[in-house]
Amino acid sequence: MPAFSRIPTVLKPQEIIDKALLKSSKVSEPYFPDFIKKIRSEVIDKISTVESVSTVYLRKLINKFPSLNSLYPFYRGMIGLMVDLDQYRISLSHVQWASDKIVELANLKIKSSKKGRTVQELNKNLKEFYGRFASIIKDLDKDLTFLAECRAKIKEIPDIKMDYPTFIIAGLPNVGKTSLLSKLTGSSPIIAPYPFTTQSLFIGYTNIGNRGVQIIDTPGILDRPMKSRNEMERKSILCLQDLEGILIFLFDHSGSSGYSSQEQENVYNEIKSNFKIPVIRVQSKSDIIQEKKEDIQISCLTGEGLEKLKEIMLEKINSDSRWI
Ligand SMILES: Nc1nc2c(ncn2[C@@H]2O[C@H](COP(=O)(O)OP(=O)(O)OP(=O)(O)O)[C@@H](O)[C@H]2O)c(=O)[nH]1
Ligand SMILES: [Mg+2]
Repeated sequence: MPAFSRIPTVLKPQEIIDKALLKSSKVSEPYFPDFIKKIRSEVIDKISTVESVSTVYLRKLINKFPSLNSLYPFYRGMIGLMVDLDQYRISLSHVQWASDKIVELANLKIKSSKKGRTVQELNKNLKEFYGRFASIIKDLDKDLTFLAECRAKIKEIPDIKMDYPTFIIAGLPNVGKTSLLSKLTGSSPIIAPYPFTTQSLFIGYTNIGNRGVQIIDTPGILDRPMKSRNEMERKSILCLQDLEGILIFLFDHSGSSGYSSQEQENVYNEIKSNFKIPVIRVQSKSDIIQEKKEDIQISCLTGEGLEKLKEIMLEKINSDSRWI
């Protein structure tokens, strides 16, 4: 499930008004011997129905849109790339203001309805309330339109578990990243589109030792020089370092991936200088190459080196104060 899949649909002002008025039109008091008491009671019920239907919805919006202050840096960074954060705060605060205003207005009109002595007086009160209520909601038009756009964008952010030690597999195309992910996690990965790139993250989970870990394969994302990226792509890729994970950079020195060792070294150096997170260098496809160029060699075909890699991953987790 995407990280922010629970943001409710953002209704248009008229839809909110219709929703509230429809509910209030169904209010009808049972038989009252005193006609004016019946009308008074109905008017008060209608006002509080409109108030509760609308404010419950508006507060739901406020609560379900992520609060920027309590977000993990990765999510805040991503959202910041997609939407104007100042406008985001302002629009949510307008929604809050409208909700408070409706409560205030309803209280006022309920109070005066309690004193209403004639049907005309009571109906006038109700009409005034409806009118003011509708104009408060209509004033939210721009904010609701903006929030609807935010919702559509925020929903694209991949769901990554922030409380798990995370390993990010990088390396040029064809070096064996996906093979390593499936060797380590066994199960089929969760595929999450990565904003601003045409690519997806492949996310898998497993236990190493007794630790639950998250492993992310990044095809097409961490596999070429950053300078070949456009601005937004670059920024969104740099958000990955906010996951505070550990990079596993795979080198295929066998030549079978179609990239020379030097080309791979260049991308490695570039990523290393852009990403302020630890990196483990790993040589892949050890079954087809005799030469040991890295300290750690693995083969996803024969399983060679995988246990050693896991031990190193576990050491990294255990020596990191965040995961103790
Ligand atoms: N001999 C051998 N072949 C391997 C090994 N690991 C992966 N391969 C092969 O190398 C090719 C690429 O492997 P993938 O795991 O798809 O590589 P990748 O890095 O995920 O590739 P992209 O997603 O395109 O970037 C496939 O044909 C694999 O079967 C290995 O350890 N030994
Ligand atoms: Mg792959």
